[in-house]
Amino acid sequence: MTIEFSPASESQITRAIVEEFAKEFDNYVETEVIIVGGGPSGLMAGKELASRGVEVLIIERNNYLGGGFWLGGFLMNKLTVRSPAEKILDELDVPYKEYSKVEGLYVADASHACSKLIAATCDAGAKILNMTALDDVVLHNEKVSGVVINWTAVSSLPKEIACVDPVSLESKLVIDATGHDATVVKKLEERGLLETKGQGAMWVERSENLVVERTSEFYPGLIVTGMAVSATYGLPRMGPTFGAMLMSGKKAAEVAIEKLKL
Ligand code: 48F
Repeated sequence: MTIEFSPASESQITRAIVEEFAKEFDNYVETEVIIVGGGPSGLMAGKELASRGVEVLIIERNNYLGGGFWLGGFLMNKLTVRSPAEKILDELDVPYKEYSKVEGLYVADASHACSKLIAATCDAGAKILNMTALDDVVLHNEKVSGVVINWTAVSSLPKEIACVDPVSLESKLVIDATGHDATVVKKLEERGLLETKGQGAMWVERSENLVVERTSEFYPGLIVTGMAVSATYGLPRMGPTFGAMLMSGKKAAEVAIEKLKL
């Protein structure tokens, strides 16, 4: 069998990439919501916002999206959620089963769940800037008003080799979904604008509820979600169960939508 691909030269392929990237990047230099971190909470927030018609850009320092959602725990790729979070797996059309020995504890294949969440987020219309790391925040009149970013490759090289200035993107709201590091919140703490408590010890049955409950605007213009909530408020950690990450992402989107209405 012979296949004839449509003709396109090397330079046309390069131009297609440059032009489309530049057009999209230009659109998102000023946007409604920027989510920093493309793990389960950030993806879920992005999916919810985009599906409600909000312009949303997810910044992810890795090439791949998904954060800790690719694995359950300890390099074992079965993830768990506790009821009622299985409803979100239903929404994402992720197959799962109830663990035979514990009612309300569900197990799913992590790669299946993670790829469905990524696809749903992209399908909803969220845009992704991967290989891009948060460098700082834009702060106008004591309100977080955007992010300062650089290519991950540049930020990971020593300054004497890669002295490259970052660029800024402006947004109405920023969501910190950077997980245990709470990287965006820490940028404000470094300047003495707020204080974080650091993550508490493991206590799954307390932590999940608290993370969802405390998902909120922590500083004007800055909403925290996922494990960043735990690190910010000193809540117990929860280990390899993900219901609270998904539900916190949903709540972060609701908080953002309410704020955008004001
Ligand atoms: O760590 P991560 O999965 O955060 P999450 O959404 O979920 C936490 C769970 O995976 C698990 C848990 C509870 O179930 O304990 O750990 O809160 O995803 C965070 C994402 O943020 C990216 C990072 O690469 C990851 O994909 N990230 C972190 N710092 C930066 C960043 C940064 N400075 N710039 C851009 N992305």
